[in-house]
Amino acid sequence: MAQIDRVAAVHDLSCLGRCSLAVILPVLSAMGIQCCPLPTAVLSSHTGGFGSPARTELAGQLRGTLEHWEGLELSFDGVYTGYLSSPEQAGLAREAVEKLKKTGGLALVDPVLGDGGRLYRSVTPELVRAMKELCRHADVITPNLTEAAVLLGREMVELPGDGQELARLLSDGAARSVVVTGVIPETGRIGAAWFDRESGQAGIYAGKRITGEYPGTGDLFAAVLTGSLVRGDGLEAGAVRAVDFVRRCVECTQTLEAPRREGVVFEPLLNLLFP
Ligand code: PXL
Repeated sequence: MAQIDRVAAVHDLSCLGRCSLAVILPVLSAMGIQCCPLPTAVLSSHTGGFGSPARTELAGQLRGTLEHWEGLELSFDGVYTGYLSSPEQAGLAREAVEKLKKTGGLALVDPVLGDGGRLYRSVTPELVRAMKELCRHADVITPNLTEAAVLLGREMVELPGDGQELARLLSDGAARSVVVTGVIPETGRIGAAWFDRESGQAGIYAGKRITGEYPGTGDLFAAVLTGSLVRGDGLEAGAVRAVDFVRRCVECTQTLEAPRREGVVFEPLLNLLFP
């Protein structure tokens, strides 16, 4: 029997609203990958629409888990990091990459900082700095346009081109691959632009744009991309797959008229990800 690939996922667990680990675990499982979560925090919901969630920070637990797993000499095909609550957690996410990623494995950093032109509530200038540092240890980063602007220290209106030039710029001289999400190459279409450090090529792929913004789509996108890359797909194939899957989920959500703040409905579509 083929070996099961394994990914360590450093994200929060938001218990309502379909984002972070609540999305990443089922997506990676559906793709035939074992996902070992390293929760950074537990929240009763995400922070974008349910008022003030109950919240427990887990930096101590994260540190303890890293020590435990290091002692077990575990290694992972991928380390995937996302929402982090503090610079301390960003440092621990970097340690997770250094200690857990096997040689030749994937470090995918989703620099979760904001969306729609605004930073998330808990994001401070210190966390932005720590996230930039974490990105230096990534093989692939997946910012949306808001995060791309923050990482480059620019206003969103100052971002270049249709996304491909932006992705190349964010690669820091081809030190890492980049997939920029939420790129709108023309009216009525939305997708992703990438720069692949392996090939030196940039590209873009977009599908029909369905109006309406939903929380957690960045997590859904990056989870599908992580799964694809760990299973051996190239960056372009992974990005195309993630764009198409997110679009299908948004269509399904609108058909079911599901509440926006609860994120996109993905459960009936997980079979599309089966290996
Ligand atoms: O999907 C990004 C995300 C992750 N985790 C938490 C969030 C958000 C976005 O709002 O609030 C807790």
